[in-house]
Amino acid sequence: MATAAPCLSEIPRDTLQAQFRAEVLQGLSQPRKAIPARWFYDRRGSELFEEITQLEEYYPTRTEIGILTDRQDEIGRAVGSGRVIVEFGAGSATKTPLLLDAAAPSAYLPIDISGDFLRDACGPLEDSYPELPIVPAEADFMQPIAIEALLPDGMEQEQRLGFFPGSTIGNMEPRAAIDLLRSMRETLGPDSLLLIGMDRVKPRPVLEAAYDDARGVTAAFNLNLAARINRELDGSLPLDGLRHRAIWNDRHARIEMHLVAQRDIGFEVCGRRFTMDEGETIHTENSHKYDMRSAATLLLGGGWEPLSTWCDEDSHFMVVLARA
Ligand code: AVI
Repeated sequence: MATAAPCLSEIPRDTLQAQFRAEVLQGLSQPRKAIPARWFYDRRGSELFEEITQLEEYYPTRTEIGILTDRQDEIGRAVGSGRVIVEFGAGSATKTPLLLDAAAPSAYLPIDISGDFLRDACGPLEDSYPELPIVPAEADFMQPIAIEALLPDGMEQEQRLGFFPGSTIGNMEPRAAIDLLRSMRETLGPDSLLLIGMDRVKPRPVLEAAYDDARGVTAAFNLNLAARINRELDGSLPLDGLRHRAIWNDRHARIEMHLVAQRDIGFEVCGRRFTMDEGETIHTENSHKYDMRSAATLLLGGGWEPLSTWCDEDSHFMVVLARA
C-alpha cells in the first residue's frame, strides 16, 4: 500500500490542545453545560463514528451512498470533469471514490482537522488513483483556506468543486452553518460548485433510534468525549455517573445528544472544580434536519444557489448541488 503524502500546513498540536481546553472549560462553566461536537473526533471517537455509520439504525451514510451510486452519471454530468475537488472532512473510503469516478477531477484536496485520520483516508485513495494528484491538508475548514499555495503548479486557476457529504453541516447552529458555507465559498472561489449532503426531517422514532442504537455504539461515542477530557485535560468525570441521551427537538428541527448526570456528581478538569445535579446535562451535539425549503434558505444564506437536488425514494436524505 502506498504511504499517504505528508499533510501540508499541519496545525500545531499545542494550538489544538489549547482550543480544546478553552472550549471545554468555557462550556462546563455555562449555566447550561455544552461542549462543541467537533471535539468528539479524537482517534477513538473517529473509530466509533465509523462504527456508527455501519449500524442498522443509522440510515444517513448508506442512504447518501445509495444516492451517490444510483445518480452517479447524472451528478457527473451536472458537475462536469476536470475540476479540483476539495473535500471538507477526511475522504470517506466509500463516498469519495463515487465522486472521483463521476467527476474525473484534475486534483483532489481533502481538508481535515485530524491529520492522523486524513493520512489513513488518503493511503487507499492513492493506491486506487495513482495518476490523481492528492494533496491532503490538515486545517480547520471553518476558516477560509488559501488552497492555491497547496495545489500542484499550474492548477491554481482550475475551477473547484467542494464536497461536503454526511450532513456534517447539520452539526452546526444555523448561524455557524451560514458562516461555514460563506467560508467555503471564499476557499473555493468564483465559478465553484458545492455538492453537499443534507439529512431530511423524518418521523421521530426513526431519528431517535439512529442516535440511540441498540448496541450502544452512539452512547460509547458520546461518553468518549468525557473519557477524552479525562485523558487529555486531567479530568475526573465519573463515566459511570453519566448516561447518553438523544432527543428530537421539534422547534429547532434537530436531534440533540446529551450526557445526563445519573446522580449528583463533582469532578475536576485542568484543576477546576465542577458539579452537576442529578438530571443535569452536558449538551454535546446538535444534528439539524432539513426540508427542501430550509435547506435552500440555509444555502442561499451562505452564498450558494441550489441547482439540483437528488433524494432517495424514502426521502430520508438529499444531496444538493449548488453554485457560488
Ligand atoms: C458527523 N455527523 C453528521 C453525525 C450526525 O449524524 O450528526 C454525527 C453523529 N452523531 C451521532 N451519530 C452520528
